[in-house]
Formats: sequence, structure tokens, C-alpha cells
Amino acid sequence: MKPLNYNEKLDVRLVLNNLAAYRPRRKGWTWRKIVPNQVINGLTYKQTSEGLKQSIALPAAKHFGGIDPQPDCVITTEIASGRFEDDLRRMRMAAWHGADHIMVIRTAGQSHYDGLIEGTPEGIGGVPITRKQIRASRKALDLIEDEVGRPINLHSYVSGVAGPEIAVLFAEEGVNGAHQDPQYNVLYRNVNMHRSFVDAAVAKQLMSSAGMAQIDGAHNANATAREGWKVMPELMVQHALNCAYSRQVGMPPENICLSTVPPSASPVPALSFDLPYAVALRELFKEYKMRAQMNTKYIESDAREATVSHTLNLLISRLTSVDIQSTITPDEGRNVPWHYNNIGAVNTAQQALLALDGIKEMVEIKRDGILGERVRELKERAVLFMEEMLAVGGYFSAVEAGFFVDSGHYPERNGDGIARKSNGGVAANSITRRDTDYFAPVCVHFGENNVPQELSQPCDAVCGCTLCKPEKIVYIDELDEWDNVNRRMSENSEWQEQGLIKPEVEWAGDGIVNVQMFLPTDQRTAHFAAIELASKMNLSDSQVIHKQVMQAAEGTFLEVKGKLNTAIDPKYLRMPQEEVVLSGDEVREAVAQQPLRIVAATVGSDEHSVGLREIIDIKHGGLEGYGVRCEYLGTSVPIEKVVDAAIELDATAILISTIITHADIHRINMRKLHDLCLEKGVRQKLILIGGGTQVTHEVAVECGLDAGFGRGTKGIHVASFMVKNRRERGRK
Ligand code: Z97
Repeated sequence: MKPLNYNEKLDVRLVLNNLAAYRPRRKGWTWRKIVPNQVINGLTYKQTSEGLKQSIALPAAKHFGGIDPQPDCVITTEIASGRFEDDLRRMRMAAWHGADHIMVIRTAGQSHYDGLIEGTPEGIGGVPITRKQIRASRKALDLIEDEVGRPINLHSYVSGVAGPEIAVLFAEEGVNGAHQDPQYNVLYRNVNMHRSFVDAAVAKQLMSSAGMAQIDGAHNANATAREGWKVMPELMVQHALNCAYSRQVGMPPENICLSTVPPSASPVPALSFDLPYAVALRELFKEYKMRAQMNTKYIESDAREATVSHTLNLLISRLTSVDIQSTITPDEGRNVPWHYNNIGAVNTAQQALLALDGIKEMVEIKRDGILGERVRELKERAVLFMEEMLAVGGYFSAVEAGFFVDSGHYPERNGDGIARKSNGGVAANSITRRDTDYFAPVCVHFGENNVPQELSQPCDAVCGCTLCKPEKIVYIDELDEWDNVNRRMSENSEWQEQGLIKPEVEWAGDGIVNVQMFLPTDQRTAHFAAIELASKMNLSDSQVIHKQVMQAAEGTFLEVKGKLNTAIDPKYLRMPQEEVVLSGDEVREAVAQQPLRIVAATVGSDEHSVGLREIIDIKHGGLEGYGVRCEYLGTSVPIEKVVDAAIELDATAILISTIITHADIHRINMRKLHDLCLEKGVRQKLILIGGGTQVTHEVAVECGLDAGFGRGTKGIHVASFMVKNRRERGRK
């Protein structure tokens, strides 16, 4: 496929084309290339990696030369749209914002499937993981990684009774990382425990053979337990079990990642739990990688609250260590993870990690006192847990006795743990002892294999296995005529081909918009009033997805999502012409040839001068810097005085500014300026410009002025306009 062009959409149809022939171009996990003491635009960073070829920097970067430093750790985004064709576009957007670990969430409960599925069915809360879906995702990611200039890791999940088959599929297709933890099967999916561990051995070996990174499932105990922060000792035990088992199977330690989660969240004094926990964990599991999952247990519908929790979690990552920083969309609590929130979370991670760059060189973790005590206590509790586990007969007996996901702070027990029967669960009694002459003609195999001596490798017996000879992989495109990507895309094709624009958050063309409103009434009334208002805005299927009481009687803030069943044709869109800004040199030259003088003031009864002064001041790159002679008359200046001064000084232009505005005072001032200039017979001669936070070019022109400038304006914009406007007047 030809390389992506930054201003063209990813063509999903081209990605789907000839997928049968696609082969992954590499296997295994890729870490970022760390650059110690990297200097970017004169700033030294301690914890960053190689930069991107193309990216979108954090909003504040524009004040710092547009820099986009990339932190040292891999940054994850979890994608869960339910339609994989939409996932591909999310991946691209996330990669442009610095994500290099794409976790495609599986459709709800895929681990209950006993085999592989094919095609591209739609999922709920994630996509059904199939060969076609993975292939297309990996192929799209190849294009995307070339575009941004950094390898991107694709990730999914190895669980359920079909775990080993999924691991084979992932090894074949070049999936770079996966969750794999037999405890997940046992505790959350009630798969028989013996079967889960046997399967895990096979899966882990396959994952190792393909160099995949493994993430465990310990964080699920935090998310599931009634009082999540009390399970800290158990989290360590779960990590220990999966690490030890993975090592026994032969997985290299550098591929083993702990899914660590700061277990608490404010309003509890979160750091007093989370920091000792993070320190203890990193001490106990030094050889392994830390994948810092953020706390999801306490995410509600408030994106602001979730973002603060995430930021505090990022502080823990920087105060201790992190190899993979996970990001969850801050709207996870609403179960509608929208693409722009994926980007929001990736931005949160980058912003916080960069701000905290090098913090450990300035701040030391104090080991004497409370932190040291808690670290020791946590380790002791975890070790005691393990000892008790051994005393009752080992892991399987401990699960039977309900040791795990109990919300007591060990050794306290609340009796609410998840208990599973050793001989029960899905696929119980499905393990068969191998015959003594057992032979499997595959190259990646767990346990004894009686390979006949005459074969140089086991798969020679079948002329090659799919890992050695990928051409033997059977690629099935679609099995379901109705539930597939082609049908879904054809539903959207008409408006897409016409180039129509529809709002979307979940899927292309879903028409969903999110409306924020404050209603001055109690919560319950506000809820129903908001839905009614949404219907008056022509929104259908409206739902209140967030509400917060400002004060019981005074009012409620709400977010409502709804469907807007309309599309915009850009052909008929009236857009003002884009102003082409002259270069600084062009402006300087024009002003040198023909002097330009302005009179400027903050008018009416407005005492705010900062905005206007920045436009004028040489220090802020203002008009003075281009040779413009500026007469600044001050604040709260009457319009009459400004016009008189302009006449007296024979100025070319008048600049007025209104920062604080209510009751449309900015419009009133601008109109007055225009009218007065007309009255005094100087309107033709003077360039009239209005500025301020509420001013736009259109509003200013409507009020009779020549131009209006709002937020974000720099001196060059105004200078360029004046030079061009003067030229045009000269031409007339
Ligand atoms: C995460 N935020 O990053 P299924 N195996 C393990 C898991 O943890 C999971 C599955 C399998 C979370 C999001 C939640 N974890 C994902 C160790 C899911 C998924 O959904 O049962 O098919 O398997 O980990």
C-alpha cells in the first residue's frame, strides 16, 4: 500500500484489500529508544526517547517552539469501539499523539468462546478478535508507524478455553503483546483451574517464541474487590504466581510485565497507600517490567475527576518506575470510550510524564518513617499470604477456600472472595495424560515431545508448521454475510462518497454529539429537563451520561449524549476566506517603505491592558517589532478621545480592545468607533480594528470595522492585516 499522507484519511478498503497475502513484517515487542540527557530546543530532558517524524504536540507546545518530546516509556491506549474499521482510525489518531501500544479490547466475554472466530463481526465494548481483524490492524499499524516514525505494538488477550489457539494465532500474525494470566481464567471466567494452568504453559511458550510482551491480570483483583485498595497484599501474590509460572515455562524476564495499579483514589489519602505499594512491588519484582495500569475501580462519569486520578497515578509512575504507561479513557466510567477521550488520556500521560521528567534527581523517597514501615508491612502481608497458601495445600486449595479477591486487608478476611472448585468450572476433566510416545509435529510445544530422530525439526513430519511456513495458514475472510465490515461500510458509503460530514464519537457516521448544560434546578428535574431540551435540539436517543450537583437548589451540571440525524455538505458551507499572514520580513519592509502609525486603547470602562499591550509591545513580538509607531492611550479611554488622537497624529489605524464584556459592550464600542469616524469624515482614511476575548473577525466586520482579532492573536497577524489592507486601499 502506498504511504499515508497526513492530510488524507486512512482508506480502510485499501487496508482490507488482499489481506490474504499480508504477512507481519516483524514479530515481538519493541521498546522506545531512550536518549539520556536529551536536549530539545535548549531544554534538557532526563527521561525521554527518540522523537517522532510526525506528531501532534501538546497544546502548550506552541509557546515552546512546538516541541513534542516523547517520554521514555511506552504509552498505551485502549481501543474499544466495537467496530474494528473504526478502531483503525482511532489507532492513527492515538499514534499521532504519541501512543505506541495499541490494546484492542476484546468484545465482552470473548474468553467464553471455546474456539477461534473468523471475519469481522461487531462487538460490544470491544471487537471480536479474529485473524482478519488482527491482520488488518497490523497492516494499518505498519502504515501508521511509518507515518509517525516509531514502531507501534499491537496487543490483545490470551484467555479462555481457546487460549492456546489464540496464542498460536497471535504468534502467526505478529501480535506484539498480550495479557496472559491463568488466574484470570480461574477467578473471573470460571475456567477449570488445572486446565487453565496447562493451557497457560502452552500459551506462554508460544508467546515467548514470538517475542511477545506479557501483561498479567493482577489489576483485575483491585477492580473487582469490593474495597479495591485492601487487596494490596493479594495483588503482589498474584504477580508472584504469574511471574514464577511464566519463568518456569521459559519466558524471558524482560518480556514479563506486571500489571500494577495504584489501588486507591482520592478522597482517601491515596498516595499514602499507593506510593508504599508501588515501592514494595518494584523492590520485590526488580527483574520484571512495570506496566502501570491506572486505577479504573474508582472512575465515575466525571472525566475531570478521572483525569486527576490518572495524573496522580502518573506521579507514582515517575516517583518509582514505569516501562509501559497505560491510559484509560477518562470516560471509561460511562462505558462509552470515545476516540477523542482516548487522545485525552494519552495527552494526560505525556503531559504529566514530561512535567515530572527527572523528578527523582530532585526528590528522594524517604525510607525511614511511615513509607518504610508500610513497604515492609505490605511485603510481610504478601509473604504471609503465600505461606498460608502453601499451608492449605497450594494455589488450587487456596482458590477453593476463597483466598482471592477477598476485600479484607490480609490477614484479615471478609469471606467475600471468589471461590472455585478444583474439579469444577468450564472444561473440567478435559486434561488427558499424554501417551509415552506422544509426538506433536509442531515446533513450539510445551512439555515432552518424542520427535523422531530422523527429523531435524518436529514440523518436518508435516512438511512445516504455520509458524515456520506462514503460507500454510488458512485465511478465512468472512463467515457471516450480514455481520461484517463490508456491509457496515456500505451503509456509510453513500454519504462518505459525497464527502458529507457527520458528527461521530463511537462509530463513523453515528451522529452522536455530547452537549454540556447547566440547569438551575435540582438533580432529578434537571435530568428529565435535559432530555427534553435535547429533543428540542433535534437529538434522538438522548441519555444523560454525567451529572453533578452544583448545589441542591441552585442547579446541576449535565452532559447529554444524543444523535443528530443530519449531515453537512462542505460544498455549501459558508466559510470566511482564510487570512494569509505575511512574513515578518515582508511586513518590516513594507513599513520601512511607508511608515505606519497606530493609535491604540482599551476602551469604555475596561481596565484590562495585557492583551492589547502584547499586540503592541516589542518584547512580546508585537507591532513595535515591525517598525510600527504605536501611540498607546491607556485603559478606559472614551472612543471620542481615541478618534481625536488618531486625527491629530495622522494615524493609519486605530486599535481598540475590549477584554471584559457583558451585555455586548464589545459590539457597542466597535459600532461607536465606526460611527464616530464616519461622522468626522475619517472612516475611509483609517483602518479600524477591534480586539478582545469575545471578538471575532466576523463580529467586528458586522459592527462596521475592517477587522477583528480574538484569542491567540499575535502582533504579526495585526501588522500583516494592516499592510495588506493599506495596499488594497491604495489599489482602489
Ligand atoms: C487492562 N484496563 O488494561 P476477556 N486476560 C487478562 C485480562 O486482564 C483481561 C482479559 C484476559 C484493562 C482492560 C481488562 N482485562 C482489560 C489477564 C481483561 C480479557 O475479556 O475475558 O475475553 O479477556 O488490562
